[in-house]
Amino acid sequence: MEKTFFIIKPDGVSRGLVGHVLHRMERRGFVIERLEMRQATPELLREHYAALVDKPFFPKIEEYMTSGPLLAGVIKGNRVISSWRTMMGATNPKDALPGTIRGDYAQAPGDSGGIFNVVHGSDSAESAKKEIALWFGSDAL
Ligand code: DAT
Ligand code: MG
Repeated sequence: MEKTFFIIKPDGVSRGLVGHVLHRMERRGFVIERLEMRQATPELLREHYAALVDKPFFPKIEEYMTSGPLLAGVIKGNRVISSWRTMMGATNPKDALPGTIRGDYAQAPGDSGGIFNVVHGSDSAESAKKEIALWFGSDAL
């Protein structure tokens, strides 16, 4: 069975959406294996978002993701990596369909251009391994 890494981002935590998001995972039959409230550091985020560090909007991501506590976790299930991505919806909430988490709980970016999209999920088996090990150590793989 597959595992993936997820985050309920600081906007999801501060808006009280933790229960709603976890409920969707459990309703789908995914098993929560790890779950921890964390305060992300800039160092951890630079590793987590290594592919985006050089993008002009990276400072916005860093500010967003360190703006408060987040909930990090690992879930397990059949094809959970792609299934969780589908449940999250499109990266930009303006494109996210109703029924997805981002489509149900997030708005299109405002004038600041910042994307506040509630959840993260690993985008491939390789990313899932890297991210689970980064946040929870290789014992969690
Ligand atoms: P996803 O979170 O859907 O995997 P991603 O990995 O491409 O998307 O980007 C990671 C996060 O970075 C995303 O959730 C929000 C932020 N982000 C991506 N593109 C952005 C942009 N053009 N402007 C501002 N923030 C952006
Ligand atoms: Mg991504």
